[in-house]
Amino acid sequence: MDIIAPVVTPFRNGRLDLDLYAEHIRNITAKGVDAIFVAGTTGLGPALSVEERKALLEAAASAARRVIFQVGSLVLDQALDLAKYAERFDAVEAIASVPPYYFPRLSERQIAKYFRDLCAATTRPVYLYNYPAAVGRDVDAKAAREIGCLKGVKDTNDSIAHTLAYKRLMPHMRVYNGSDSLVLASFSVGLDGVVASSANYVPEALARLREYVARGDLERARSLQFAIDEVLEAARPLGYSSAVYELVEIFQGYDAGEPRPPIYPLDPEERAWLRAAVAQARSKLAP
Ligand code: FW2
Repeated sequence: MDIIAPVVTPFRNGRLDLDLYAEHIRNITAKGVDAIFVAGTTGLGPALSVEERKALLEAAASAARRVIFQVGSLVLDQALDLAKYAERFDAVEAIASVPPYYFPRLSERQIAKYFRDLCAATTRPVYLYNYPAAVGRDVDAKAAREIGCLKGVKDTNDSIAHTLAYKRLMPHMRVYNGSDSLVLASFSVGLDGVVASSANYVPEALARLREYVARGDLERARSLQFAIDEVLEAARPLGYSSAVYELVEIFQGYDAGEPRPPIYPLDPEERAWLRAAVAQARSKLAP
C-alpha cells in the first residue's frame, strides 16, 4: 500500500523555488513516501501556469523514482500538452486529472470525452482525481467505469464507501483516497494506498501507521490517526493550503517556502498560534 505525497509547491517572492522543491521531495521520500503527486491541490496545481507545472515535473522526476503528474485544465490543449510533456520522464508512472470544473451542468458524455481525449494523448496510465468538494462535481465509480480508459483514481472524499466502490466496479484500477482523516481507514480496507497532504510534514508517522495496520496493532494506528486529525482541526481554520507550509517547518524543521497569492501565507500571529496548537499532537507524532 502506497504513501503518496501531494507535495507543496514552494514559492519565494511569487517565483518557484525548484531547488527547495527537489530537496523537500528527497527528504520525505527518504522518510517513507513512496511516490510524489505533482500539481495537486496541496501543490496549488490549478494556480500554476503550464510552464510552471513543466518545471515542477522536471524537478520532481530528478528527485523521485515514482511521480504522478496532475495535468487537469479548463483548456484541453494545455492538459494534452502537459500529458505529452510527461512522456519524456521515466519516473512518471501515471497522469492524473481533475474533471472539468467550474462550469455547471456539463453532461457525463462531455466529462467522459475529456478523459478519453486525455487517454488518447498519452501512453501512460490516466487516473481520475475526484475531489467533489473542490471541483463541484462527483465522477463516481459508475461514471468512471463508463469512461472506460481510466487506470486509477484518487478519490478525495470523506466516504470510504464511495472510494471502495471504484475497487468493487473496477478491481484492476489503482484506488487511493486523498483524505488525511481516512489514512487508517484506507489502509484497513486494503486500498492501494493514500495520497495524503500530511505526507509533507509527518511522512514517518504515516509509515508507522501503515506498519501498525499491517501488524494488526489498531490501537497504535488509531492513536496516530487521531493525532493527524488534531493537526488538521487546528490548521484548517487558518486556510489549510497555506498552513501546510508552516506544518512542514514545524514537523520537519526546514523552511518549505510559501504559497502564492491568492493563497496568502500565514501571518506571524497565525504561525505562532498554529505552532502552539499542534504542540500536543507533535509529541504523539514524533519519530
Ligand atoms: C492533493 C491531495 C490531498 C488533498 C487533500 C484535500 O492533491 O493535495 O486532496 O489534502 O484536503 O491529494
